[in-house]
Formats: sequence, structure tokens, C-alpha cells
Amino acid sequence: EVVNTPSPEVQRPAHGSAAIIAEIAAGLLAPAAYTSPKFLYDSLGSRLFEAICELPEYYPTRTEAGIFAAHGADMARALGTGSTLIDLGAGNCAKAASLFPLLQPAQYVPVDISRDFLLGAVAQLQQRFPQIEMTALGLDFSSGFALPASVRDEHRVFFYPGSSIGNFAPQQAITFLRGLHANTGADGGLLIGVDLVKDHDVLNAAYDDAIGVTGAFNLNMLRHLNHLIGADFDVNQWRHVAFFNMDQSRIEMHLEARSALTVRWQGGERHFVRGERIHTEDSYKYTRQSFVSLLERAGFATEQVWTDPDHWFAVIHARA
Ligand code: AVJ
Repeated sequence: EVVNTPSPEVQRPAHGSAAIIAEIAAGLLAPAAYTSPKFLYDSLGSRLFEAICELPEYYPTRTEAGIFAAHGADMARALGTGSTLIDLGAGNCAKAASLFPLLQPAQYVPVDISRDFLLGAVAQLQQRFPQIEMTALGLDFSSGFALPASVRDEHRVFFYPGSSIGNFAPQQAITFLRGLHANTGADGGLLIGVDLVKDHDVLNAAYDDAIGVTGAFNLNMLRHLNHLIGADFDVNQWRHVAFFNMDQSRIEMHLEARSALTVRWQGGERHFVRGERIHTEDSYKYTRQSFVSLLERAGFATEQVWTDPDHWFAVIHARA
């Protein structure tokens, strides 16, 4: 094992647990209960998401990887080397790492809410790529964020793969992308992955797989909530529900109470009737045109769109 390599710089967030409890409680107490999908990602949740990416039904990751493999050189030409590559929701950092040989960024800034998971991944990556300066940010960027001074401001490229933008409703996505736009200099850009509308059976299977990994991923949020807000969710009393909502062009994930029950947490409680649901995630699906126009409304000009032969997924390069 190589030891004598630079170690990545680490920024830690303040633990606003009171704010987190208030945020989660507000969702659980709403008439139609909901939670933010960011709470799917504790360390186990991040690992379950990695497992999802290997499921035959979950096409986005491998379809996008195919697009990177086929067009990575083209993307590197468009983006240029020596960039400050800011990887939003980096997770295990595998997607960015696969592009390093072509993209050759000067600085790599992975950002992820699942801090410990991220730090483990970056420590390994720094050993493989000692020449790239790495600054890991373990924070929640979903409601906007300020980049620390240690992030270079030249040639910033925001990398937002995997169609995680789909977790935002379109109007929120525009607000979020405007925030990125404000942090992208004139010489910067955006490389973003977007899942496209397709056959509904394909979509439904991707979020309700045969061996139940996505169900475990969804249910694991309850364990995470127990930890975050001192709740007493019993995972056995809930089941995973996922379906494509055509009117909204989104996959919805819910957790449904198998029987009437009461959940208690630090400072609150809620009764659920049998069949009542907690809405845990949306995953919006776009057409190529609808997403390009969304980018435009956020101030970004689309330069190039790469897709797979079936047009299931798109990777888009846009300029500020
Ligand atoms: C990480 C948000 C892109 O929406 O497909 C996978 C999360 N949820 N299976 C997605 C997810 C259920 C995923 N994103």
C-alpha cells in the first residue's frame, strides 16, 4: 500500500441537528407526509445505492457510463484539461475517476452529504491520482451552497452526473442550476447527466427491482431517520412503493404503512393509518428538448448533447 501520497483536504460541516430535526419533523407532520431524498444517504444508504447501480433493471448508471466511454474524449475536448472539477453528489467518485485520464483536472472537488462515505472514497482516489489536488466537501448542497476559498475559481466545471437533478421538481431544478450558474465563471461550464422519458415498464422496473435492493434502499431511510431525530420507526411495519407518475413525468417512491401505527421522535409524533404513505423521493424524467429549455431558463447555453443508441439517457455540456 502506498502511504507517501498527499492526503485530501477535508472540510467538515457544522452539525445543525436542531435544524435537521425541524426539517424532518415538518415533512412527517405535513398532511401528505414526505421526507427529502437526501436522507436516503447514510453510509449504508450510499452502499445500497452502489448495489442499485449494479442491478440489471437499473439502467441509468450503466447507460451513462456507456456514453462516457464512447464520448469521453469528445467531452474532454469540449471542456478542456486543467479544470476545477466540482462533482456534485460524488458518492464513490467512480464516474469522475473514470474521466480523469481524459479530463485531467487540476483540482477535484467532490461534494456529498454522506460525508464519511465520501472521505473513504477520496482517500483511495488521492492515492491513485496524486497529481490532482483534491478538496472533499461533506455537505448538503441541495439548498444551495457557498464554495470555500480553497476551491479555485478559474475554469470551474460543475459535474452533475447520474440524473440526480431529477430529484428536484423542474422549478426547483431551475433555481438550483441558477445557483450553479452564479458560481461558474465565464470560462466554466456544466456537464450534466439526465435520464430521459422512456417505456413505462422499463422505468417502473428500474425503481422496483425483483430482488428488492431499491426497497431496502428506501426502507433504510427509516433507520437513518431513527438515528437523526431519535425516531422509533419499525422498518417491518413499512413497505416500498414506486411507480411512474405520467402527469408529472416522474418516478415516485413512497413508504407505505402496512398497518395503523404511531411514530414517535424527539419532540413529536404522528399516527399513520394502514396504507398511508411517506413520499420519500421523486425522480423526474425529461425529454432532451425539455431539459435543454430548462437549462436555458437557468442561464446555461447547451453546447453539445451525447446520448446512447436507445436515447435512454443524455449527457449535456452547457456553458455559463
Ligand atoms: C441518485 C437520484 C439519480 O433517481 O435514479 C435510485 C436515486 N432512487 N433508485 C435516481 C434512486 C431509487 C437516483 N438518483
